[in-house]
Amino acid sequence: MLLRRALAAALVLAALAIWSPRAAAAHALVLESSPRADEVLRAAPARIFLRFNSRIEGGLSSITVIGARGRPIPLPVAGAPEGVPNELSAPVPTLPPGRYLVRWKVLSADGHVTQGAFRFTVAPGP
Ligand SMILES: [Cu+2]
Repeated sequence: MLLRRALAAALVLAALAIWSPRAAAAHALVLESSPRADEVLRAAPARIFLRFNSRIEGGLSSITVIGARGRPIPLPVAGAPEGVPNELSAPVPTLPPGRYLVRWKVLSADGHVTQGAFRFTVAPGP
């Protein structure tokens, strides 16, 4: 009986090992962003743009900008104007110079939620 349970557990683990890489490959990841990660900008960005490796549900996704001292600013997320299903963009209110963290969270077409973050800096004016 114990042996059968151990065998069943081993089969489940083997099945997970086979399936996990495929599931992971389908998760939404950022391929390109504007601003780029760790970019230093001379002027505040008018919008945040993200391009993913898979189709995402724009209506169930979010982008938040967090300043060094400020509270998080949730942005009104919209799909790309052309309706490209793997892109998101959001207008950004005018940001004063400083370092910012962009947090994104998206629902991908495979039903998984993924999230990530990157920083950019708005340099002080001349
Ligand atoms: Cu996934």
